[in-house]
Amino acid sequence: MADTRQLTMGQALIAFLKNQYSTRDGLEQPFFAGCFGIFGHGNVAGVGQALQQMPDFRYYQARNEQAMVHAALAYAKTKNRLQTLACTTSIGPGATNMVTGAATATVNRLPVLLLPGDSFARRNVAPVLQQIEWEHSQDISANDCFKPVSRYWDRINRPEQLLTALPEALRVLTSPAETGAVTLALPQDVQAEAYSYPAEFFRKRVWPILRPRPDRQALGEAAAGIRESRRPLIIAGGGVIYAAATETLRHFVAATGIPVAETMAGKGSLPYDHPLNLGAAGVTGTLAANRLMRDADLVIGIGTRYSDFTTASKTAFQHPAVRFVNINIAAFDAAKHQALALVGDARATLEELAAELTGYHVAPAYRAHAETLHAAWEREVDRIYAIRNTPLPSQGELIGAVNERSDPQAIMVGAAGSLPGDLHKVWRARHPKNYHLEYGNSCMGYEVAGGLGIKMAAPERDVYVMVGDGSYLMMNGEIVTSVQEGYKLIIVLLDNQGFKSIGALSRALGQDGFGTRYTYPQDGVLPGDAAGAALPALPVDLAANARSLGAHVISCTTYDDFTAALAAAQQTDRTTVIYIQNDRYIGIPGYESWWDVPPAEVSTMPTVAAARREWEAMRERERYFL
Ligand SMILES: Cc1ncc(C[n+]2csc(CCOP(=O)(O)OP(=O)(O)O)c2C)c(N)n1
Ligand SMILES: [Mg+2]
Repeated sequence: MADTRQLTMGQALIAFLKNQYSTRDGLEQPFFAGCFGIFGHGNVAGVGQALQQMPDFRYYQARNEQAMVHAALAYAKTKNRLQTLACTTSIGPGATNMVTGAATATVNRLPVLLLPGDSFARRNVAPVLQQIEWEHSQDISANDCFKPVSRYWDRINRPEQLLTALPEALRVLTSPAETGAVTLALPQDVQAEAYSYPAEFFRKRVWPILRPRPDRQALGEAAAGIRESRRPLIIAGGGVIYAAATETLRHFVAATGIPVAETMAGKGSLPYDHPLNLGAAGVTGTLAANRLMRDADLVIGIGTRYSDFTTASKTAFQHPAVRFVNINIAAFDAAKHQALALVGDARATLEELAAELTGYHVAPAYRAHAETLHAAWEREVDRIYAIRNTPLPSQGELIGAVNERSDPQAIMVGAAGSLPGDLHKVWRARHPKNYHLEYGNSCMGYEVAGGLGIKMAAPERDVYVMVGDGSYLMMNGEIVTSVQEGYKLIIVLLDNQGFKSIGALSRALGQDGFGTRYTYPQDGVLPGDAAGAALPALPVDLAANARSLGAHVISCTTYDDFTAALAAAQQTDRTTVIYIQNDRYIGIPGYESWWDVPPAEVSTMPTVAAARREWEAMRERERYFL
């Protein structure tokens, strides 16, 4: 008789996960660093019991299910997708709390394994607590919500289904082209049910993260296209960093002189002071990048998904004959903008493309133009870092202080609000991991949870969490986890009494910042910006809130307090929150770019009608690439 092991489905799941490894470039490591979880009746006796019985697969207790998924995907991002964590939850709200995290993982192409509990497969005791009932089917549960936000989804209604589901789950998670959230819904009763699993199922499995090479003919055509172009430009996306292709990119740029603009996920592909690094691309881009994007006749997109922030809602590229060559591991992304698609690993493809381009270099005048724009941008960043606004400091000068006073090896994390745009423009990324922005989903509340995942992935580095008051209020509970597990974060909490970002957007739409200030309603209406600055603040003390969660807290008011706090925070032994208020209105400007947010076509407000006319003119610039 074949060798078998009598295990519950939950035990078999954990026994399998702890034997999965990834390998790339000769580096083999466990694919899962453990499992986050919050126990409820939907997982405590199944996966919970299995984790208890197998402590060599580390269990981490989290405060919120969405947050733990964000921590797990931040971990995966820091590890360039070579490692991640699993996340186990109860059924019902515990499970659906992970839906947003699943979307964040999938949008950002980051692997995370989600294990929501599900209602009884056996059904006889239905409806169980937290079960949504449907009169037209019993084969549906709240966990079906994960389908559109997962790259692989399955429900394990019989213990032996693990035998076919788990290898598929791992195939998707370890595929750089297909990765994202993988969801295995686990009915509560089945988790605890025993089965005789073949022992072979639990052998060590090593999943190679491959570096596929592009089609040779396409490569030749791409090289010919580059040689013919007069104003080529590289858009470096997250794929450059995930593929560990930054050094290769540096050699490619040195050899060809082609300048580089960086997306949110691609920032840090080159160090900020590389003379051909134009910095941020698109809506939140630099003048240097946006000027060269406007005039480029050939765009080489590497590992980018061309989000609307990168393409300035398809207005960024205005050369009438602009063409695209896209290097991407995912055929779907490589084909965007009717590009000549080089489907392959960024590093392998860049190496081969460089070989095809031997002897090629852009015209010296073009290179000089790019370098002049780069130098001018550095002066603009100096200007913004040197602003000393009073009474409240500006966000740009505070970013400058963190950048200049943090260890060069540190990692800074942000996600939503006005910070991402400002950081994209003026953060000086010194290495590929220095700048960690979750801007695929731009999910408020990612910051602290993401910081935790980063610190778990890189405990040797300082982690600076840059978070606005709105994001902080939405999700700050993982401060507790960071204290519990001894993962020190330095959290810079920038309080501007509401939504600075959406306030500015609202004013641009002619809507006076409606609904974006943290203040009391007047006659049943929340006041906008026209009500002036001198409104009563809500009696909220975010510094006290952070202290209550176990963090060390330093409150500051001035720029000088802030720099002193940054120095002090480096000496503390646990998570430290630096609290400071900053100005709602002093912002870093836009640099000749645009974002399509359509104002109301009809309204009773003349300011909205004016915004609509402006928008109509800009929309004319949006292009199809056919
Ligand atoms: C979960 C979630 N809800 C809503 C939004 C829309 N949104 C984007 S920025 C923002 C305000 C953020 O406020 P805060 O964190 O204080 O940053 P600030 O804009 O003040 O810099 C909102 C509501 C979002 N991105 N994520
Ligand atoms: Mg705010």
